[in-house]
Amino acid sequence: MLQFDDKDNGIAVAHPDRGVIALVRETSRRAQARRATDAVQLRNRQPGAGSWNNREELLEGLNAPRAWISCKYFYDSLGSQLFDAITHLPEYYPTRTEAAIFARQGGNIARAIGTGRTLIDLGAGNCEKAASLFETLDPARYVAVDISAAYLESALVRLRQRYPGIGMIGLGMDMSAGLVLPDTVPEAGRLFFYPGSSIGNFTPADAAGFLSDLRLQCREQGGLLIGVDLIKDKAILDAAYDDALGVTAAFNLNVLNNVNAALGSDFDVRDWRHCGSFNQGLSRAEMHVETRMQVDVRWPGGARRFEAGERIHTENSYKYSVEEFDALLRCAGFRNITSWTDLRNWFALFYATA
Ligand code: AVI
Repeated sequence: MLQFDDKDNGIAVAHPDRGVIALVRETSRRAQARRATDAVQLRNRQPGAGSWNNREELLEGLNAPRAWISCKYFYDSLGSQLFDAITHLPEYYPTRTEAAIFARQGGNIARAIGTGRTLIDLGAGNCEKAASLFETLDPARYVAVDISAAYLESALVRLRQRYPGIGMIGLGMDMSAGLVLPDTVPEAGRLFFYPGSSIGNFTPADAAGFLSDLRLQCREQGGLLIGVDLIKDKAILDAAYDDALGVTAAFNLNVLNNVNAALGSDFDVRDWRHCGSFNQGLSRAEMHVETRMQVDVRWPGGARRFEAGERIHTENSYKYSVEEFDALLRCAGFRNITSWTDLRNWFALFYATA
C-alpha cells in the first residue's frame, strides 16, 4: 500500500513494488538557498507546511516598496480547483493547445523519445497528463512529483490499477526548493516531463538555473520533455489572464485569503481587484492585485498602508519564441533539441537530451 508523509520538510517516498517507505531529507545547500520569489510552485491542493511556512519571505514581499507575493500562495485546495477551472476557459488556450500538439505529433514525439524510460512528472497533480502518454511512451517506471503527497497518493493508487505493469513512485516535495531524487529512481534513462508552461512562472534567469539542475540529474541517456507558451498577440494574452467570467480574478484574489491563513494578516478580498495583462516589453503576462481604496493591512508584529490604486505583484508568466527557449535549453547544457508547435504557433513542446 502506498503511504506518503511530509514531516520535517522531508520527502516521503513510497515504493509500491517493494513496499519500502523512506524519508529523504532536503539537504542540498543550493536548494535551501534558492528562495521561491517569481518561481513557479507546484500545484498545492493542500497547504503544505513545507511550502507555506516562509514568513520571512512573505514579510519581505509585503514590505517591499513594490509589494509582491510568491505565486505559490495561489495553490490551496480552492486555488487548485480554480486553476483547473481556468484550464477549461475559452480564453485560456495553453492547456488545450498543448494537448492538441500531443494528439497531432504523438507519433513523432514517441519516435524521438523512445520507450522504456523512467518518466519523471514534475508537478504531477492528478497524473492525467503523464498517463495520457503511457500508451505511446510505454515507460518502464513512472515517478510523480508534487507538493501534495496526499493528492499524489490517491492519484497513484488509481493509476496503478490501470497500469499494473509500470512501477510507480510518488514524491511529495516542494520542487521549487530544488529537486532531490531518491536512490530508488534509476539514474539511466530519465525522462523529465514538465508540461503546461510552468517554466514560464520562473524568471528567465531562474528558469536557466532550474533547467541546469534538471540537466545535471539527467545522467546517462536522460532527457527533458517540456511545454512552453509562445509570444503572441497581446489581445489573446490579455484575455487569457483576465477572462470574461472572472475565474482568473478569483484565482488571483484568493492569494490574499491564503496569505491571511499563512501570516495571520487581515486582507479583505473585497478591497482589492484583479489586474492581469501582457507586458510586451518584458515578454510576460503579469498578475497583480490592486486596492480599490486606501487600505490598512495588519499582521502579527506589523502592518502596511496601501494607497488607493497601489498594487501587489502576484505572478509572472514568461512567454518565449521557439529560438529563445532553444537558447535557454542550450545554455542549461541540453543538446539535440527538437520542438513541435500547434498550427497557430501558440505553444511549443521541446524534447532535449542531456
Ligand atoms: C501554472 N501556470 C503555468 C499558469 C500560467 O499560465 O502561468 C498559472 C495561471 N495564472 C493565471 N492563469 C493561469
